Formats: sequence, C-alpha cells, structure tokens
Amino acid sequence: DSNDIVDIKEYTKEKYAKPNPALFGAAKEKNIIKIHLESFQSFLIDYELHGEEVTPFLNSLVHDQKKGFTYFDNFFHQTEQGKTADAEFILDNSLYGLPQGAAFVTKGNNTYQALPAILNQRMNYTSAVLHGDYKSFWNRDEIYKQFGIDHYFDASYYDMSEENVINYGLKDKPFFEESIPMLESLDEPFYAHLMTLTHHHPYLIDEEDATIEPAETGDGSVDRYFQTARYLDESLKEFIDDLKEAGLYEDSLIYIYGDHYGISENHNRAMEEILDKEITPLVSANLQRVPFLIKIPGVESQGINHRYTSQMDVMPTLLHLMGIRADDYILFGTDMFSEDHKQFVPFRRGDFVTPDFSYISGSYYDNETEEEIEEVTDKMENMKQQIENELQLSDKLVYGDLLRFYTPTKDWEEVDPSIYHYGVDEE
Ligand code: GP9
Ligand code: MN
Repeated sequence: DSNDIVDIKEYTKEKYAKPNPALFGAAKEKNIIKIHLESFQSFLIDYELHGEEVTPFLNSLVHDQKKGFTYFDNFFHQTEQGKTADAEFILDNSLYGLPQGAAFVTKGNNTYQALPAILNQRMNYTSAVLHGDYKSFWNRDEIYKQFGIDHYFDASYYDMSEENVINYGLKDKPFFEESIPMLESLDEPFYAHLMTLTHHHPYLIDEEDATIEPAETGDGSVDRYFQTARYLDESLKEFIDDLKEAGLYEDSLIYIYGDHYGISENHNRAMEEILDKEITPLVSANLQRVPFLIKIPGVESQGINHRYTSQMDVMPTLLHLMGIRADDYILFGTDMFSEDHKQFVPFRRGDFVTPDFSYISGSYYDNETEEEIEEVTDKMENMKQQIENELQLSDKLVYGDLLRFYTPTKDWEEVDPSIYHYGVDEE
C-alpha cells in the first residue's frame, strides 16, 4: 500500500551516497549522448583473436586518456528476462527489472520518475531514443511515454532497404550515419539514446561487413560473436568521427554501455576454449561485466576506474553530474564517483559480487583465490540480507505502481503519457 513507499524511501535515503563535490554539476546542461553496445561483454576489451585486437577502437577509448573517457572495468549488467528492455529500465530509473518477464511489457503503464522526465522538468532537456527496430518491440512505444521520452526515432525513420538490414533490424553503420541529422534536429540540451542492434544473437553478418575471421571453436554463435563485435567497433568509430564533424562531440557528455551478456552459459564449452580456463560459477558471474565508459566535457579522464559498479548506479551518477541531488528521487543505485559509493552489485536472482567476495547460487567465494569460502562471516550474511531486502523493496514499488504515491520535489509534475506520439505517421 501507499505506506510501503515510506519504507522504500527510507531505505534509498539511507543508502544514498552524497556527490563528489568536484563533479557535482560538472556536466550541467550539456547534451548527453548515450550509446548502447548490444550484447557486448567486457572480456572483448583487449581480447586478441588470430593475433588481432577484436575491438581496436573501443580499446583506444579505454587506454588513451587523451580521448577523455574513464573506463569502469568492474561494471556489471543486472538484466534478466527483459534483456535490452531491462537494461533500459534500470539505466533510466535506477530500479530493478522484474524477476520474471519484462517490466517494460507488464508494467508499461506504471507511473515512473525516469531520467528523461526529470531532466526535462529540472533543466528543460529534450529526450530521444534512436533505434533501428520498430516501435512496439518490447512495448517501448507505451512505456517511453511514462518515462517522458519526447521523440522515438524507430525503424520507420530509417532506410530499411534490404541491404541495410540484418537479423533484428537496421545494421549499425547505416543506423549511426542516418542518426546524425536526427540528433541535429533536436532542441538542446538533449538526452539522446542510440541503441545498436547488429551485435545480437545469433551474430549474423554479411560477408562484406566481416573484417575479422570468425573464431574456431565450432560453436557458430561464439565464433561469429567476434565478427559482429568488430563491426560494432567500426560503426562506433565512424559515429564518433561524424559527431565531431557535426560539432556534437567536444561539448557533450558521452557514455557508452553494454546492455547484457551475449554468450549464455549454454556456450560454456566454446567459451572455455576462448578464455582458456574452466567456467566455474564464479567465472560465469565475472563474465557479467559489460563496458561502461564516460566522457565528461571539461573533466579529465581518470583512466581505468576499478570500482565495483553496475547499471543501477548510472542514473544517480548522471543526476549528480547535472547538479541535481539524486536523493530527491527513489533510486537504488549510488553515484559511481562518490566517496560513499556502495561497492556491492546485486544480480536479479539475489546473487551478488563485491570487490572481495561473491555470493553465487548459495555459496560464497573469495575473489582472489577463487575458492569457496567455508567460514561465512556476519559481514557476508548481512550483505546477503540487505540485498534480498533491496530487491524486495524494488519489486514492491514496481508491482504496486507505488511511485503514484511519491512526490519527489514540490514542483514535480506527474508525467502525462497522452502527450507523446511516436512513429513517422503519428508525429
Ligand atoms: C530489439 C533489441 C534486441 O529492438 O532491443 O533486444 P534483446 O533481444 O537484446 O532484448
Ligand atoms: Mn540486448
């Protein structure tokens, strides 16, 4: 009931990590360009196949500090059955996806206090999503209205002729290329989310787009995974060049993230060959790392940041960079740049990782020795309790549509979904 929201608010307030004063407001009113790397796992970074880097461009963003990006190498996805939609849900709400199904589909008509709406109300941002699939996939055209997303450039805005399309939809290179004028058309400041698609299971690629030979495990998806990753890397490089040319690069906050794993546990045999090690439950959990890179205009790169962080932490981090206190809202993550950042990463099923130990399917592991821990400490048990509680609180909020009963700031206006219309025909 509506009293639950009070307990939930109390919990998130207690967990809150106050801003890093050096960065609070550092990106105020800057355009935000958010780039989704479909199915991209962090093990691809610096991975070499046939003696070649698979993703040389991303590797250069990770290693060349002059390019201005900070790379979080212990950043984890937290998605479940909602896959891409879960990642979107978590990143823009700092709430957990559901244990079953996709909140995007089953809770698409809830009240939300999502990042696009907050940025619009607090700083007059225009928001847009750009994606080469059709608008109703994952029920996006409904829930985006609840998030306050102004424009959804779906496949109907792009040239979907046969040579441009593979697998789920538009290929990443034409997608990025055609997105530039759409970005240029937006009122500033804008918050634009570009979602790629080609690097998606089963990793199909046209011969002329393949610039690296497949791996040779005999597992087709795993073998092609490197080819579509290379294609995505090349697309990203072209896009960054185009942004520069359009004058949209230097002064924008740009962040790049992976949505979820690409290679499931069904492919462990081939992955053992790729990684040259046994895939234990702990190794599997470690493979849930996805990239997170961020460039903040006027702020120097920190190089590689090793903090344990997750998708849940992105929204509070961005709010603080905008100069908006994240504790006005109900958010389960904490600012990645804060001194108080909470370095535990819950997964949807109650497993979790921390810098020292991990809890996976009922067992604790020492991260360093990779051995199971026999003597479980109170600290470990307490962490497990807290995480169970956190997941329950988030579920209560989403299942009960409880943000209806929460007013974040005195001038907050509940989002009115009826004012948004998506698709070429409707706009
Ligand atoms: C489809 C794309 C793929 O629009 O987002 O979704 P996924 O299968 O990764 O959830
Ligand atoms: Mn996805």
